[in-house]
Amino acid sequence: MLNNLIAAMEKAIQELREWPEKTVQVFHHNDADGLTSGAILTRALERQGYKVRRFSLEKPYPAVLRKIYEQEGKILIFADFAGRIAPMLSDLNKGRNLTLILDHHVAEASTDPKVHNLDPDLYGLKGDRDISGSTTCYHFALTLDTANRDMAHIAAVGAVADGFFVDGQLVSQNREAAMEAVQQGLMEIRKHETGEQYLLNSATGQIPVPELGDYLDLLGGVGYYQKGPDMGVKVCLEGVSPESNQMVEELKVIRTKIFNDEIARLRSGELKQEPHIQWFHVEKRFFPMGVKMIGAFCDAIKDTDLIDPAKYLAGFQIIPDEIPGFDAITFNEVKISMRASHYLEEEIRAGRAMGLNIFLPEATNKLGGFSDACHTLTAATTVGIGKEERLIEEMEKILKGES
Ligand SMILES: [Mn+2]
Repeated sequence: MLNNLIAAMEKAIQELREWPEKTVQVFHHNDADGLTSGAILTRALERQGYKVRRFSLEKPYPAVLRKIYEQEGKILIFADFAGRIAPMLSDLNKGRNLTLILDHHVAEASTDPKVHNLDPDLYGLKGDRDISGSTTCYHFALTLDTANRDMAHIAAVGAVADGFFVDGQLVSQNREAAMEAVQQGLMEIRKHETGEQYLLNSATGQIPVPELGDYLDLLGGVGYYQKGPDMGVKVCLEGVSPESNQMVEELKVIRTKIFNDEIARLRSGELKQEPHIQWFHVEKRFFPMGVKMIGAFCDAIKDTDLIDPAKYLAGFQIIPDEIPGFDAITFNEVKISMRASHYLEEEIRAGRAMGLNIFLPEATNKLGGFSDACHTLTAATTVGIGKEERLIEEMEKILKGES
């Protein structure tokens, strides 16, 4: 359990200290859990005298990973993702770089001794209950130096934002981090009938932690191509500021405008109707927002009068050939996000309609695409640009029972 994970962290840290390189590259997710993870690692490693180069990624795209692994002799840390693709990182690495994975999603064991998969899922902890990415990074930081205990509140913010509660409250390692922050006077936990409320004590007063989570998600997601993740990490380490507030307000304005323009297009007949699916394509119109926003947009419209509640909703967005901090990368790919209306959700839950996780990955595979985030009610995959209509056709065939 936790002891075994800490022992594995100690072993990885010993190798880290023996490694000649003194710069660490940290790759972390751009949501609130990923930003808090990146913040904790940056401060903990800097305290050890390392120079940290931080990169925020929306996903560990294979094209990006190939680029990262062109390097040799480096120290590479992945946070809040990559647990499941440890075998792929092992194949890319071939013993050339010291790689640490600090994720909490369902994981697979590494096959390269220089790739340390420190995902708690491999040690009997549940990433969707006990321990977030941020709390995993917090334990890594504590293993480096117990002085990093002063970042317990940052771990708790990531855990609350990821939203894994049992009976309305954090449990296991996540809860311990929150309790530590309470002891340090940095957080307050208020009990109420349906669980607990978490508040961060800041210089400007108390902030409900879920609100701060939304704030960070907005910086990382809407602001992805405009240095939002950098500001998010700064907020984790130094608190909110007039500067971060202004950025959040500006990003909200951008999101509202882009969403409203798109809704107007859909109203003017841009929403395409198939027997089981209704779909649209925003091309590059969501830039400079991150590609997570196509899913957020589907969520925003799925229960409005624009949408036929009996049909699945699909939106396409071109993935920009750009990752902040990297040279140009050619993806030539489009992301599809799918959602179900409230009515269709009930049908799926009752077993009268097919879950998105059944037909979207199957159709995506037929076109040689990449699936990594498919659940019954929300799903997203990527396929090559130009294959959008064929993807819809393949899904329609499955839904009609023709394949
Ligand atoms: Mn997470």
